[in-house]
Amino acid sequence: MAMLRGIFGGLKKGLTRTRETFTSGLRSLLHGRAVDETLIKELEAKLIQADLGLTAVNALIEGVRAESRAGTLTRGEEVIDYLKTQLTALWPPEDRALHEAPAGTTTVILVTGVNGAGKTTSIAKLANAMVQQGKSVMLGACDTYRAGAVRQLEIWAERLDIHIVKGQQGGDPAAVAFDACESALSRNVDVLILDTAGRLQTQDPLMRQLAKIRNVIGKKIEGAPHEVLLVLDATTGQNALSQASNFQDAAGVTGIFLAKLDGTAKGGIAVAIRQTTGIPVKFVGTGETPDDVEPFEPVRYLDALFADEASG
Ligand SMILES: Nc1nc2c(ncn2[C@@H]2O[C@H](COP(=O)(O)OP(=O)(O)OP(=O)(O)O)[C@@H](O)[C@H]2O)c(=O)[nH]1
Ligand SMILES: [Mg+2]
Repeated sequence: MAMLRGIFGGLKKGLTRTRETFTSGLRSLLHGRAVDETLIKELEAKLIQADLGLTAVNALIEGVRAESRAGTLTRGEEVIDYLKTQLTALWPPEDRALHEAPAGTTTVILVTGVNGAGKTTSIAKLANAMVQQGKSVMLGACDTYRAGAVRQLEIWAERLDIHIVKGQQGGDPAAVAFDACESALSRNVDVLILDTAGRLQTQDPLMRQLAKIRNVIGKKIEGAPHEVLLVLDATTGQNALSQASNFQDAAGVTGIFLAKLDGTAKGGIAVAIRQTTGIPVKFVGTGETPDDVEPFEPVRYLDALFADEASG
């Protein structure tokens, strides 16, 4: 992926907590053991704890059992490589790149998610990465709902030295989106990123408001929003899955920004997301600074998830 190429290092660091609890526990569980039914049951419990999700865990466990019966998986130590191989197959090469507008048009990225998921911070990360790549970026503060939300985005815009379009606190977020699109077009910016208020996936009127914002953007710029990113907090565990399906229905989510992967000991959530929603995870957030982001790469993710403490 062209976007964000060259930003490395965060993922292994980000998954440290997962490794300290999940992986080291997994390795000591498997060490020196034969793959038998007792071990398989313990392995199953371990994988569930790590948030991989029941569908994935069931498939993995059935696979281990079948291989064990066939005599092709006998030593506990071989299990991790087996799991990694199986999980890699979950992510066939697919479009994890950001969808962009045709050259000469502004790419519009609409960012959504529940309260406190990490939307505004993740926007700063994306904007920072794009600026570093020489793109012109503008922000739109469509969170007119929470006091202080506009200011928070504005502070990031000042730090990153980029333009921001904002409206009145309590105003119509769709109107801000409209103004931002207009301003982006007139300034010919490459990328416009729109922040929105946090909302619960069960709050119907607020979810409908997202659809309205979408429509307004689409009328102003053809094909926009080109990307609807749902920011999920990796520490919320399996609730992230219901968020994903509800936001997908209401706002046509095209990609996931998985934030706070550094804050969880259950880094397997990306597996569960893949299994149950099919929405590609496009980015992972691994800290609170604008540099703490990287594109999601399955192999790197699985290597980090299952890395030895020694090699991490
Ligand atoms: N450790 C860690 N913290 C993060 C990450 N992303 C965001 N945060 C923190 O999470 C908190 C909430 O982040 P915001 O960006 O304000 O979240 P939001 O979704 O915009 O919140 P609302 O606008 O209130 O809905 C802040 O303290 C961020 O610093 C991450 O990848 N890792
Ligand atoms: Mg916010």
